[in-house]
Amino acid sequence: MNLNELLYDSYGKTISECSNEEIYAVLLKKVNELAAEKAAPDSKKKIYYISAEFLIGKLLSNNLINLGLYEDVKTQLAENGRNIRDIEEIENEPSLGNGGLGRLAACFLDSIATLGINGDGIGLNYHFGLFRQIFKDNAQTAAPDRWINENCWINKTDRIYPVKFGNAVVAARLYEINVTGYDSVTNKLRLFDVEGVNENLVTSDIDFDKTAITQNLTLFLYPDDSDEDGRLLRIYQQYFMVSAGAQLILDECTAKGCNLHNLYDYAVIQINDTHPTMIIPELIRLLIQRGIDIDEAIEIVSRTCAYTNHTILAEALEKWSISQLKTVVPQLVPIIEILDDKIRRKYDEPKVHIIDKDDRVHMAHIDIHYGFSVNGVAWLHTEILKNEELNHFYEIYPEKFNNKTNGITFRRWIMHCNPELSAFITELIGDDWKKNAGELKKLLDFKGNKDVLKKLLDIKKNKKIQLKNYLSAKQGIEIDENSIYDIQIKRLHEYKRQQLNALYVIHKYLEIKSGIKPTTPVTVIFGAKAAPAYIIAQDIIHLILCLQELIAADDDVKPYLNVIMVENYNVTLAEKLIPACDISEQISLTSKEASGTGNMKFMLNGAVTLGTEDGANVEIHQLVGDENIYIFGDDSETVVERYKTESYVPKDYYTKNKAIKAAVDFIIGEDMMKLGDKVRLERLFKELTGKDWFMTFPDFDDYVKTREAAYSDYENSVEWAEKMLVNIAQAGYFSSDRTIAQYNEDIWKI
Ligand code: 26V
Repeated sequence: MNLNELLYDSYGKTISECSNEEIYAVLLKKVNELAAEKAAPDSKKKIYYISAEFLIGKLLSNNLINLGLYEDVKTQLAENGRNIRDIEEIENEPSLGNGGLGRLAACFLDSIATLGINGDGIGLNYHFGLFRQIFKDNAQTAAPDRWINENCWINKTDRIYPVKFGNAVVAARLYEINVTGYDSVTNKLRLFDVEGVNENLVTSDIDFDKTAITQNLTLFLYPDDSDEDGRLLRIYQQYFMVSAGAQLILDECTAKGCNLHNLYDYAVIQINDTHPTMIIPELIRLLIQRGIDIDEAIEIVSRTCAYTNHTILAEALEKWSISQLKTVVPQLVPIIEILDDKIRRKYDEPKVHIIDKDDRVHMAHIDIHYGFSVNGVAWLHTEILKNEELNHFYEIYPEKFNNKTNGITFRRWIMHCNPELSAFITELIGDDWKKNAGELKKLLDFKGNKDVLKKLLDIKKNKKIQLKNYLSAKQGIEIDENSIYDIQIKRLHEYKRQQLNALYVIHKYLEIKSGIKPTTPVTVIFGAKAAPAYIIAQDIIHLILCLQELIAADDDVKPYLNVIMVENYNVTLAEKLIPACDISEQISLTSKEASGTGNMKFMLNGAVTLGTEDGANVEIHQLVGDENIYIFGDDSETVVERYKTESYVPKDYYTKNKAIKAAVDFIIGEDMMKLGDKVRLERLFKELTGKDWFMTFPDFDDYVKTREAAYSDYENSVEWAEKMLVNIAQAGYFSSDRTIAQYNEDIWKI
């Protein structure tokens, strides 16, 4: 690619004369053309990955890497005094996801294309995404995240499908984003948007008329569902996605010669959590409409659809009432009733019925009965599904259950975000690891090599300085590159236990105040968005922001301990934070985190995990061994048992354990009350001492002890670098190329 020529053709100017915006626009156009030339050949069978979220991140550099153009473009820019990182800054990050589920979908699309598998994503084109997080008065506020502009990767198509609701018909227009594989084919992310979407509906912050469904369906991802209009809107959105998606799939299959009776030979639909579950009754409805009898339609759809479960939290397993469904999609209700009736005739156990005694439809139950595969996303998670949460289903269909441990794309999560480390790895073991991640194990040969270990530390230091500069420039946050970077970045949720991390920070603060000072200073970094209607999560953010302010103003503590919360945590920030991290906080209550994928990204970039034996941490632990990970906390049997017997009383710990009492009391102490909001802090105090549903107190002592052990080990830099090396070397298993190869081998068979 000759960038000067391209720019000259468009603007009559050279690289050095063009603005970053102009360079970005020209690259976008050219990369899109080159990507399209590599469109995947249309195989008979195709995988459709349907998901409410695709957290794809910025695409320019990702696509340049995948098309093999990155180095060339970077060099041409550099030769003309320009930096590719400045061009990247022009791109808005697409706001199409929330957390791990959406980022996983994006990694999967990358790997599907990389493995040359014919497969597309299907989702929605949210104009304002989740929301943009803005901190004000030490609290989170939310604004629309307006990411779409004339220079973005979305391509409009002529394809439009009607979607019929109980009270309206709307038109779903298809938009597409090219998904480039690494040195491979291009697939597509297909996003539906409602024609006539009205951005002006948004009044203040992220408020809008939730009943104006012909105009609001694709404004926001996960609109607030704390009222009935919000819940109905979620169902409208879901049906909009699956109805348009089902029509698209049937069209593409019939165009390839499918007679619908053999749909499963042409399509496999992977249902990402329960948000797209209605595609099952919708496909059945469409097949009946096209002349197939209901029993056969059910059979065909059941052989086409597969379901992935991403959570065992009861509140996240969707249940819609029959009356809600009657309002939104009355045409699906008789089908769902038939699906339920068939189950009731076979099984008396109410726990496996689709419609419960309160007339609520359990969406996951539809997926399990009427799909051919059910998978969890890490070994422990799948075991818990089989033996606990979904045990009644497992007994009926043992053959449907399977595990697919999550993975991450190495293109984004090391090659792009950490080119320095990538280059060093290539210097040591050659280039093959980029396509065959298992090759990273060869790094183990360098465990005793002091030069290699020193270089690893140098690279880490460099990434820490880069992060420091970035945060200083973008967020006005100052951090010390000579401190330990201890990072927890993920959705804010009580089960992930940011509050436990915050309690440690308070504990440490009090220790420093009493004269016990850490050898190396510590910077504790948080990044998290809290769902706008999730009050306690907002309170936890408030606590962290108050601690940040308190410590920043305390000259006794500041030299040793720094706490910061980055604003508007997203993929772009993750790409800066992860390579700079020393200690990766993965501290969910054991049994609650389905997998985690941040844990894998940190490990790959040479951070050492401090975590519970939960989700994929279990597999990380097995791979790196006791020496190279810091594990604490009660095991999953203990936790499950404690819930079953309802034997946990937080007050017992609060009254008996001095350190816990001191840390928790601090939340409502004088210092915090001066800075913070009394209502929020008191509510959080009450929640912890009265309920502590995610059991932070029982793990507190072990957490403090283990975290201190990690900090103390950090002092021996050679031994620490060995741990880093082992983590990088063993991260190959977590390539999403491996995960996707397994999905294809066991489920999709394309
Ligand atoms: C969460 C929320 C929270 C905010 C409001 C709306 C809303 C809607 C849905 C969900 C479900 C999120 C499910 C999820 O992200 N699960 C994560 O999936 C990852 C990929 O498998 C996995 O690594 C994480 O452990 C799991 O939490």
